[in-house]
This record gives sequence, structure tokens and C-alpha cells, in this order.
Amino acid sequence: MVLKKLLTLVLLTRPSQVLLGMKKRGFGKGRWNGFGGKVEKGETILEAAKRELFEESSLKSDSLTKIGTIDFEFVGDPQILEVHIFTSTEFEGEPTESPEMRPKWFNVEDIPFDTMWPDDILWFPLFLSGTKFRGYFLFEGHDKFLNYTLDEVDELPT
Ligand code: 6U4
Repeated sequence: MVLKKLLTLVLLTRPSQVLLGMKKRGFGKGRWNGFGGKVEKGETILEAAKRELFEESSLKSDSLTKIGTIDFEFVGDPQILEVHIFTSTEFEGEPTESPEMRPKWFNVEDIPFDTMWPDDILWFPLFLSGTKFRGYFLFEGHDKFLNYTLDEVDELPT
């Protein structure tokens, strides 16, 4: 049986820059990433994306657009992480450090891929060019993937 766990990931941009957060605890600790987490019972994926963005960065956005969905499988683990990735150029507030994340703006040419999940370097170019995508990565441990698929798509289910 395949168990799916729904997660969100929000990547905010401003001209030539992307906002990342250094994950201070939990899954992906020590890596720069977008803001997000688990979808809770009773909320939509979009509601979860907004909630996690606010909890982790103090930023509010009412115009999140879905840019991609990636399934992550881990060898030996029946649970698949289905990560829904959103972006926006519109948000309110000042990025503020939370117990989970330390936010920082990066120039797009200085994105710290060495300190990010290893899949990010493959799909960030699609996200940065506004291309919608669907992906699958099979990880062995957390530092390497064994194979993957990554496809541009016209539409993404909400
Ligand atoms: P909480 O409940 O917050 O303690 P935690 O274990 O910290 O849970 P959580 O909820 O922050 O995890 O979710 C993990 C985040 O990492 C989500 O935003 C999705 C994201 N993520 C997981 N695998 C990823 C990967 N391979 N590449 C990537 N983001 C990933 O770019």
C-alpha cells in the first residue's frame, strides 16, 4: 500500500531574488529551502501553504500560485511525500526568523544549491522561468537520489 503525506513548499520571489529559509530543526535541518510543512486535517493544500509560510517567515500572501508538484520516495519507506510547490511575487510583512527557519534573500545567481536538497538544482530553473512541472525522486537516505523524472506540464491539479 502506498501512503501519501501531503506537504507544502512556498518560494517567494522579487526581481532577481528568491527568499529561502535555513531550516533550524526537523526534516531537512541545515538546508536552505522554501517555507512549508504538513497539510493538516480539515485544511486545503493552499490553506496549509499560507499557514506554514506565515508561521515560518511572518509573511502573508493571498496570491500563491502552484508551480510544481513532486513526489519523494525513500528506499525502505512506504510513505511517499507529495510536495506541492507554490510561488508568488506578492506578499506582506517582513521576513522574520522563527523557531523553524532563518529567512534570507538570495540573488538567483547565488542560490546555495550545495546546502539545499539535492533535487532542487534540477527543478529550480523551471520554477524560476515560470514553467509548471511534475516530478518524482527516489532517494536513498537524504543526500542522494537514485533516479527521478521531471516533466513540464500545462496544468497542475489544485
Ligand atoms: P514539523 O511538523 O514542522 O516539525 P518537519 O519534520 O520540520 O515537521 P516540515 O513539516 O517542515 O517537516 O516539512 C518538510 C518541508 O521540507 C516541506 O516544506 C517540504 C520540504 N521538502 C521535503 N523534501 C524535500 C526535497 N527533497 N526538496 C525540497 N523540499 C523538500 O526542496
